[in-house]
Amino acid sequence: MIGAGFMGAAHSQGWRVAPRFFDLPLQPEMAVVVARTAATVETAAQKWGWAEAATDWREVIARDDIDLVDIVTPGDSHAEIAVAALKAGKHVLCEKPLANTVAEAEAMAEAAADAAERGVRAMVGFTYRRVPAVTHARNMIAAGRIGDVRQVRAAYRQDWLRDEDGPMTWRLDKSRAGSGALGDIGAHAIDLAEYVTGTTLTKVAGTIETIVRERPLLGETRGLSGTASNETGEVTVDDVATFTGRFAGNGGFEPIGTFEATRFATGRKNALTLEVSGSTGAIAFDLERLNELQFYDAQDSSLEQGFRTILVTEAEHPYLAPWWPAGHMLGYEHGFSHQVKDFVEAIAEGTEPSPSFAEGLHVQRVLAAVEDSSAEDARWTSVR
Ligand code: SOE
Repeated sequence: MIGAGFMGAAHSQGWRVAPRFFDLPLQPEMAVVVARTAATVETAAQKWGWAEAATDWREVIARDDIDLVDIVTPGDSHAEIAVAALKAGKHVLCEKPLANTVAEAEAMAEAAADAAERGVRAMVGFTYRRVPAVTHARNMIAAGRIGDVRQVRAAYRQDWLRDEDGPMTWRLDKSRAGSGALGDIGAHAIDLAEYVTGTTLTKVAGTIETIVRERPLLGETRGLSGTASNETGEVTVDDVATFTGRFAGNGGFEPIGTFEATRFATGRKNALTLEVSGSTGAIAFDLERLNELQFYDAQDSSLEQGFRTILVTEAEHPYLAPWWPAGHMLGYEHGFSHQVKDFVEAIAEGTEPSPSFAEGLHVQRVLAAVEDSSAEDARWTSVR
């Protein structure tokens, strides 16, 4: 695994726990964690259960005993590491968004397509697909439980930048993160909306905005933020992004979707929400209540109509069987185990994992189209 920040902790949990609950066809061995600073990476290895710590990813990728590379670094190094690893014949799991630019994502998708011909697999970490309630929502829509999809509302709202004295972190630096709320969390909303509805965004019209343009430089990292120093620096990414999109892939009709990604939604901590309105029903999901789905069936008697809560905690629900007895809920971290399970199974079966790098490239194109649209006063812009 390359990277040792917040995502490093989450992915380590996935690698450590998945083989203890799921019967995997291959047994992952947590061989090496890599990060730039020796002291940081030593601590990470000990804490998270990696056998070795290293500071040079190129040396690690060149090793014969490494079969898979998990990339959890900021976006500016995804392309270089992923392409090198795929060329070296290693399977690659890469955090979202796939890259910082469409050109990088194209190079990665091309490297993944070449590697696939040699049986080498690549997957992007849109982990929320693996929240059981999300997978269940997709299955219900695919089974026709809400009829034809007509409208989609997707939002990812956080508030950790609300305080204008909160310091700069790499997530606020375009050269490291590619974009701001748009790519960091809007990418999840895009992937989730398309995955759950089985449709694809073809054009968008959007506006992005940076609310606080200058912040204190970072002292010491703490969680997503940290302590502030006396100097200030320029925020070079968006704080808020909103856009409207058109979806194809839903018979003749092209549903409209509205999207919002923000780190300024005061009071909203990690609220990834999706509501899909169909011709005979509706489904709504909220990550802050991730064991539940709201389901409305317009075919119910008018005397009993209303959204009802489905508790997605039964053994029959996706991914649930190996965990706890019915009704015992899961949390944020379980998605990372489900991601490991699905990726390891695809490798063992020799099948294309999803979300593939091609799907990651598509999301990257949507992000770029939103930025282009915003630069032209929210003009409708094709995704290409
Ligand atoms: C910060 O906004 C963040 O950690 C994202 O980077 C993750 O992708 C998301 O899962 C939670 O929020």
